[in-house]
Amino acid sequence: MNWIVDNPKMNVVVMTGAGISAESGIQTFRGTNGLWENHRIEEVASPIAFRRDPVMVWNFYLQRRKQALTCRPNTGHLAVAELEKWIRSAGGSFLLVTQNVDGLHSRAGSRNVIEMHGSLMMTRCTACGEVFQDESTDMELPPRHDCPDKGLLRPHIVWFGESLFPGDMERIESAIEMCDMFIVIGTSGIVYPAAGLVNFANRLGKRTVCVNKDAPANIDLFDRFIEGEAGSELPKRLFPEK
Ligand code: BV8
Repeated sequence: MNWIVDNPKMNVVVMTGAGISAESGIQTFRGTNGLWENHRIEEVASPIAFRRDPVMVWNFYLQRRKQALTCRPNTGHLAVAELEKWIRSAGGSFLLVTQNVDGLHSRAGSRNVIEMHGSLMMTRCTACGEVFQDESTDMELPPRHDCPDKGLLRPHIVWFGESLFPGDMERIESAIEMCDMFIVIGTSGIVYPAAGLVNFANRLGKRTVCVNKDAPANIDLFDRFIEGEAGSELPKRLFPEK
């Protein structure tokens, strides 16, 4: 078996998308044809939608928070967490960048994680800017912060049309600059700037591998493509420990 990572003394960056959570029961974005209750997700997951109808946007996120809290990490998440342990115990470096907001990678044991699009379990005050852990699923909508300005609370999520959180892109790019291999799992390669990271890795001459259920939009940008479901392919192919 030619494993994806055959030597733990490597520097590896893994990026995941909704596909790695599909086998945990969380619908992917393309799988829903990009819709939620007949709204286009790009329209609900946006600052304009939140300004116009914060209750509708909160209902979208509370429904997904509830679902994420009832789902469990699958063998794909667990394989990525095991890879991190194997590499770091052998002296290599590892960073997981996820586009997912469901929190399943951390629950699977991944430690060095950047949730580049935020988290369903974090809430932010639009007035004072405080960000806090929040797993509540039943509240008066729209929720307000108990800060002096009684700020409107919002999901701590990067919406379409919003830039990533300060410093995240720089952290991700410097990890890719240092890495030997960039592995992309379960993403359609449509959403930027995440989808552009493989170009960045290619320009630096890094080895790039894609694991996906079917050919993503940017398949030609990868040195190697492994077709299949993350939950079955990763445990047997990711590294020789298994
Ligand atoms: C920004 C949080 C500007 C929300 C999300 C070029 C450059 C920069 C921006 C743009 C650009 N072109 C267009 C844009 C705008 C936009 C964009 O990319 N639009 C797309 C629709 C074209 N980008 C933005 O708006 C970004 N911000 O550019 O800001 C700016 C700059 C400076 C200052 C101010 C502003 C912000 C993008 C982040 C949006 N937020 N998430 C939420 O979750 O509610 S993105 C959201 O959609 C997800 O997080 C995820 O990232 C994305 C869906 O993508 P995938 O994860 O790939 O999921 P998908 O369903 O598409 O694919 C799943 C794949 O898995 C499939 O291929 C399937 O085959 C596979 N699969 C299924 N099952 C399995 C599997 N694989 C393996 N195993 C399985 N079992």
